Amino acid sequence: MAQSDVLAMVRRGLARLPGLGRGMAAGPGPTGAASKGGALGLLDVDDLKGLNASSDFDTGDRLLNAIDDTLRRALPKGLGVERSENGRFVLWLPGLGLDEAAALTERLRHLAASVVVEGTTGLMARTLSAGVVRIGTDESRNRAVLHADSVLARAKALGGNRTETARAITSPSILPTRAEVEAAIDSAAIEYHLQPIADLRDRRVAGFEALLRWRKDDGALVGPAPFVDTLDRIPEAGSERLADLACAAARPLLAEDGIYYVTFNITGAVLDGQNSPGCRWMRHLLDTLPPDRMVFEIVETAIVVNPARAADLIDKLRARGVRIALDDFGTGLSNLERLRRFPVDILKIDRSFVDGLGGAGREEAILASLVTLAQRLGTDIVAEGIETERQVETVRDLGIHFGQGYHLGRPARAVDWLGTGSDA
Ligand code: G
Ligand code: MN
Repeated sequence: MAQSDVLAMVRRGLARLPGLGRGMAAGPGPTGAASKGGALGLLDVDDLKGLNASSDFDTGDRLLNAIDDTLRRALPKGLGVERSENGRFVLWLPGLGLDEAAALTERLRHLAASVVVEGTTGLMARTLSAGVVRIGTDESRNRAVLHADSVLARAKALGGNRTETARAITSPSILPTRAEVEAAIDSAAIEYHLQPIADLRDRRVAGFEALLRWRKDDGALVGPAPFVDTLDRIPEAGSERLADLACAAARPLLAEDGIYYVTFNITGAVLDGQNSPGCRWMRHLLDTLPPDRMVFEIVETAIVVNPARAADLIDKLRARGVRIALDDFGTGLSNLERLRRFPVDILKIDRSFVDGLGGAGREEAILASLVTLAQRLGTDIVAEGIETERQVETVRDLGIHFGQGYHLGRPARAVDWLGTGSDA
């Protein structure tokens, strides 16, 4: 698979992004920021499952299509509607304040509820629920959609057939600014640390996970949670420097005997389109390191926003020899549907499962059947968060071959691993 194919694929992804078509006034900026402010509404048909169960299977589809038509015709010029994978309608409302957006969404919701289709047992219609959020100036599309999704979930939990709203996610002032993060990259205060992933059968290090760390002035080491969003918006130069750091950390380790791969965590911004900093970061990595020595770890929240684009990217990366790991598996949004649709190479079992081993819980049974499942799928399993020798033994006895955790090695700089040899 040539590099240009990946680029072409990413470009097609961008062409599909909401806001670039349909004559929207203020489309997403090149860095993946949603817009210069505005709002986003998410509309979902209530009890579509009930409709599908009580009627012909395609009645639900026809209802969604009819609602789609109605919304498109009703939307004022300059606003956009996009059908999402899971049958929802994303309303892109640039330039609208939260109250205006909520009022408009409410009107559209009522209009959509009046759409009727013929089912096997007569005429069918459904109420809808909506979540409306204000989009922060620098907020990415992915974040805005996830935010609206949580607000919509609230509308559903309250019984459906209603609209719920939320202000933009405002960053608390303790979050670093873009300038601060850029300065930290320049001064190497932000760097990659590497945590070993061990083969539990012989205790040898099989690979490393690259983890971003920021050494603050007071010496404290901070993980990426507080600055990863800012990082996702740092333009070209910053993402290239960061990719350089990643490659510089990975290369000497990959030169060691028996080290098969280095894994990198991918954020939603990588899936966000051709011009996102995350995408450039990834391209730089692909240009520099051997693809078959790289693993990209994806969390499921990054997939749900646009599963089609995620699937496309995963296919293209795997075709080049890059392996894909599903991170934090077992928590949050993981489900079997995802395993069915996304051929991943590695499942990283969330550390909450390892924590629970040996207690009264059902972790053993779940892990044992995951091992069987993974074998059938040809997927490796890595158990995360191994903190005791006891856990090494239990996990290994369950048939899990790989582990990661403080007991096996804490994240450290590449030079630290090389200085002490790779036998940690
Ligand atoms: O989401 P992901 O699995 O990529 O998170 C990795 C994070 O987990 C890193 O920040 C790392 O420091 C942390 N971590 C690694 N091993 C352990 C462990 O044994 N226990 C705990 N509590 N955290 C760990
Ligand atoms: Mn990870």
